[in-house]
Parts: sequence; C-alpha cells; structure tokens
Amino acid sequence: MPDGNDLLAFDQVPLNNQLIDFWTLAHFGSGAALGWIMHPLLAIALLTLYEPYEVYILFPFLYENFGIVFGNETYINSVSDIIINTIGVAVGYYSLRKRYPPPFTLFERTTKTR
Ligand SMILES: [Ca+2]
Ligand SMILES: [Ca+2]
Repeated sequence: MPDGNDLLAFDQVPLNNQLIDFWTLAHFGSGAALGWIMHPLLAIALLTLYEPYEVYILFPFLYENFGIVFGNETYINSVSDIIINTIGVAVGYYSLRKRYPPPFTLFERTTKTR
C-alpha cells in the first residue's frame, strides 16, 4: 500500500496514447469470446461501456487506493480498444461460432432448429 505521499496526483500520471499495445490481444480475445457466446450487439455494447468505466472510475480508484497504474488511457487508446473489441466480436460471432458451437449463449434466443 502506498502511503499517499510518494504518488503523483492521478491526473499527473502519464497516459497511454498507443494505438496497439500489450492489451490489444486481450481486447481481441475478449471480443471474440463474448461474440462467441452472446448477441454481437450486446457484446459490443458491454465492451464499449467498459471503456469510460475503465478511464473515469477504475483508473482513479485503483491508483488512489492501491497505487496501481491501470486504465490510464487517452481517447486514442480507448477508441482503438473499442475497434479491436469489435473486430474480435465479429470473429467470435461470424467465424468461431460457426466452427465451434458455443456451450451456451447468453441473452440470445437460439435460432437452431432440429
Ligand atoms: Ca487500452
Ligand atoms: Ca481501454
């Protein structure tokens, strides 16, 4: 736990402005996983809503309480995350799901007929 004196104010922490970074793979993978098991529009909505949550709530909370630097992103990085998420959802929904039927689907009526 930081004692609070050795930390920068959270708005002084450098922001991640990269288009592609270590997390890009995680965004693609989580998009593909959610697109595999739920309606693609719901998956995109959930993943898109995560971005302002990450920047405005999660980052200040983690930094101020635990000294953890996570979610310190610029809009460029967040928009890139959303685009990569969306590509992942498309791959999960249109490709993964057709090759490997998901074990379950969430918030989606099945269209499968027997
Ligand atoms: Ca990011
Ligand atoms: Ca992000």
